[in-house]
Amino acid sequence: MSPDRNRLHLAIQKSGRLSEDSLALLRGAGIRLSRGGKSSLSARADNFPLDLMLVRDDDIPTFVADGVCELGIVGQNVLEEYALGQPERRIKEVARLGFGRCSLKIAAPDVLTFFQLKMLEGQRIATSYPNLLRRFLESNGIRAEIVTMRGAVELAPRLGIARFICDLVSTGATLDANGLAAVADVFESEAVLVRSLKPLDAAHLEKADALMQRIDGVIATQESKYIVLNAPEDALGAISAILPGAEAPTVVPLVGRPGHVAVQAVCQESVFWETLERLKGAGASAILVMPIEKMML
Ligand code: PRT
Ligand code: ZN
Repeated sequence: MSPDRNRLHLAIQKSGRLSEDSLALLRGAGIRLSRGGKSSLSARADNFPLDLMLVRDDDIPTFVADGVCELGIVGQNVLEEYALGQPERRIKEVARLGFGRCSLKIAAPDVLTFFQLKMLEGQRIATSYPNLLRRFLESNGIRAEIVTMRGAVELAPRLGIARFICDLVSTGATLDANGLAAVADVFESEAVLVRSLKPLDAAHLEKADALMQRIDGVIATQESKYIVLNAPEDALGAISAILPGAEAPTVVPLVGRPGHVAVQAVCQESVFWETLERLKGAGASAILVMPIEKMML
């Protein structure tokens, strides 16, 4: 497939843990896709100059670093593992996307009742992330043998390949099922939007900026809420201090209720029931919390 140079190219995982959320993010950004068959390696947006490349997640950093795709969505674990193996940075993280969260952890057979990092000295550790693990061991002054495996790392101790493993964990169920327990955190990860550090021409830059701005807007609205409430004027200071992540609320007088105002604010952090109770305690009434559909920052 030869990329159309008039369009922007975004690499996402074809099929796996990041695929659905990546597509949902693009839908949220108003991108409408016409996808080929299930085996198709690309998809075309019909209302934005954007082509998607649907590839294995491990190939995404290379596609973006080489400039085949100007943008990509990938886990920080894959991004950083790739970058550590390169002589220079050719790819840059531009936004955290809030999905695909996991952590790279060292785990040991759960018969081990006591653990200290120095117990790794001279041991074999199986992993699919040799570069991240090497950096962790070096920064802790530990010399250990890294055994690189492409998958099924959790089987390594049982197969006698290595005593320890270093693998991604989300719920911990896989470790449990294999009689392993996490003993050290190596790297925290979530999906990120990445861009190529290859200079873009003006037309591509404009399209990339427009898409990144829409994506920023989607991320901002996920947590944000619009709050409207009534309050006595003298409680404004206390109420503003409680509103989570709100900058400069709008305050308007209430007709027929001297000394009372309506307050409107965008809260950029989660609004919990406890927050509403505190607002009420500070004098607020008629509190409304509304979702925000679109936001451009
Ligand atoms: O085919 P392709 O190469 O594209 O896919 P893949 O099989 O390499 O990747 P995939 O789809 O499994 O994961 C894609 C990305 O999702 C990873 O690079 C991470 O950024 C992120 N992610 C989030 C995870 C997990 N959570 C996760 N739990 N990736 C893998 N796992 C695996 C882990 O390796 C272990 O086998 O799930 C198991 C542990 O899960 P728990 O829930 O039992 O702890
Ligand atoms: Zn992969």
